[in-house]
Amino acid sequence: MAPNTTERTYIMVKPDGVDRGLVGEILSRFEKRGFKLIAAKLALPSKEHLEEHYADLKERPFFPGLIRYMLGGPVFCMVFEGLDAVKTGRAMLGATNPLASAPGTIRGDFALATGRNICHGSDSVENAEKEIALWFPEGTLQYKLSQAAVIYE
Ligand code: RTP
Repeated sequence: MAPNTTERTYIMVKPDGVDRGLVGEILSRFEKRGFKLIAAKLALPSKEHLEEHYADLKERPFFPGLIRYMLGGPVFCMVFEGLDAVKTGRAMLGATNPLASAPGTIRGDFALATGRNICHGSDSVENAEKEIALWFPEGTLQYKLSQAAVIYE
């Protein structure tokens, strides 16, 4: 079976990452790895929108603080496409707790606290599709990169 080079993941720079000027760095790491950018925008989500995004966590004690943190400023929303995009995206972000993230990962290089871990990445293909629909109801682009043959055999 041909490898699935169109798996999509939702990657978001959180308000602390935007405030610290890390949007370009994070976007660049995904581009350089070979993932194709198919949607990107700065957004100021409402409380309700964030509660929907994090609906799975609503019973957790840190939920109110998480929503307050995420309401602190704009977020930068991206969709990347490519081989194993969800799992590889999570590996590139590092562990939820930045102190447990290896150097070389985004959180391992730029963050220290779980509650200020600068980025989000979908944790399954199913959740990626839900998150992409939530954050990009207008849809995403589809186009061919001229260097596609350089990334995949
Ligand atoms: P994300 O959804 O943001 O990519 O993070 P994740 O899967 O690595 O972690 P998850 O368990 O889904 O938690 C979502 C975000 O909530 C904050 N958090 N705070 N204070 C705490 O104990 C705590 N635990 C989680 C983090 O910002 C985490 O990324």
